[in-house]
Amino acid sequence: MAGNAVVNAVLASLCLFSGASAWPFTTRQTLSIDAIQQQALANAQKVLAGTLSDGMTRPSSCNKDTVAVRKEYGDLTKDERTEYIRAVKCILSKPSKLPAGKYPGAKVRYDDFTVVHMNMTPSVHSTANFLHWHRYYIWAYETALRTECDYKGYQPYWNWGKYADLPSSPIFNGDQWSMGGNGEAIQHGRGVMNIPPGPGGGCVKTGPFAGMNITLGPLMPTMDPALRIPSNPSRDGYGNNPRCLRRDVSNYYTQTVLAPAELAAHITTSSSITTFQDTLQADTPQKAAIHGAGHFSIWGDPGGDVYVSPGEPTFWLHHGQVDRHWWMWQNYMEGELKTRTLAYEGGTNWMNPNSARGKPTDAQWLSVVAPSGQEGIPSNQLFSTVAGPFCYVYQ
Ligand SMILES: *[C@@H]1O[C@H](CO)[C@@H](O)[C@H](O)[C@H]1NC(C)=O
Ligand SMILES: [Cu+2]
Repeated sequence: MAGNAVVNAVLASLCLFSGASAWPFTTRQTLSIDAIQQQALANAQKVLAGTLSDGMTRPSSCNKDTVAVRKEYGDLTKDERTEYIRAVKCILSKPSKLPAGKYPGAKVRYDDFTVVHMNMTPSVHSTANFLHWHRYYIWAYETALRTECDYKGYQPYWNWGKYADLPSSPIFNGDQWSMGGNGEAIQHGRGVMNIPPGPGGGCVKTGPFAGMNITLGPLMPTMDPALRIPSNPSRDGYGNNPRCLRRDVSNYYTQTVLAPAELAAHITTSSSITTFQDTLQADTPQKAAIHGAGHFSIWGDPGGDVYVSPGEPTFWLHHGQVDRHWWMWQNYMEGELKTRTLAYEGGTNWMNPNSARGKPTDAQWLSVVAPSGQEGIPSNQLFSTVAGPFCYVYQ
């Protein structure tokens, strides 16, 4: 794979210099997803070194010596995974900072993140700031792990195209270094959005998150109603509704929508931010789009619920990858890097395509999960992973 990636990159650059007529193929060569990652990282390093501009003002504190590197979960050492799991369990055990009267289902600090996402859902999906707000939100979670739970590492991601068998991947195989196993194998039918049932569907009973309970939601459940997952006592989903964490990890989407060639094609054929973010999120009952397909590869309760999905502890690995997918699109072409970093288009409400246009100066909100002194940051400070409040790249 890596060898092919290098060859493809070399062929692609040769093509530029030799002229199309000298090239034996009539169709354009598509870069592999691994080559895209390599080019994006190489360009990000030039930005950090000051030899390439992304159009942002960079604090001198963010440089090649200080930049954080976010890694794929399976590339972490077992000790690093153990540390990450410890920090997540720590956030799952600290008390919530939200008022109990308003949010009876918010018991622990981790729930604060879920509540903020539930509150923000209509303004941060299918809008101008879907990518920007989630970048900010994941960074806030990573920061909480580090500042509130003494985590020394960074947020890992799940590379969608990497695992031939997702249930037996290091993320979901259920061993002590995993994010917990699949849900128990139970009979269940298709869900809302026509999601095909996989080998799980029941409660998570293996690995570090075995027996985990959730309390918030559901608000927009997608599992088969025959499973009789209890409804929330409150219509807004904030009531206390204790039940087990369920998953149905399957290979249906990773072998189709999330296959490496599909991911590469999405990046190389989306020439504007509008096309990129719209096609990323355009789920239909016939075909889930990339973002939804990642959620539905884990599925379950609350993983398949657009409002409550951060209650699934692997939400952060999936959305880390959404952020990486955008980062690759922004960075992999040197000549486009600045334009793509600064690109910002779309509305402000997911149900209304004619809602007010998002402005780059619009402040983004994280409420009780904002890191200290970092609330209300405008979208135009969330454009680059190595400017504004951020200083990280993906490896
Ligand atoms: C989840 O709830 C069940 C039923 O109340 C309880 O037996 C179990 O100990 C809880 N799990 C955890 C990890 O607290
Ligand atoms: Cu979201």
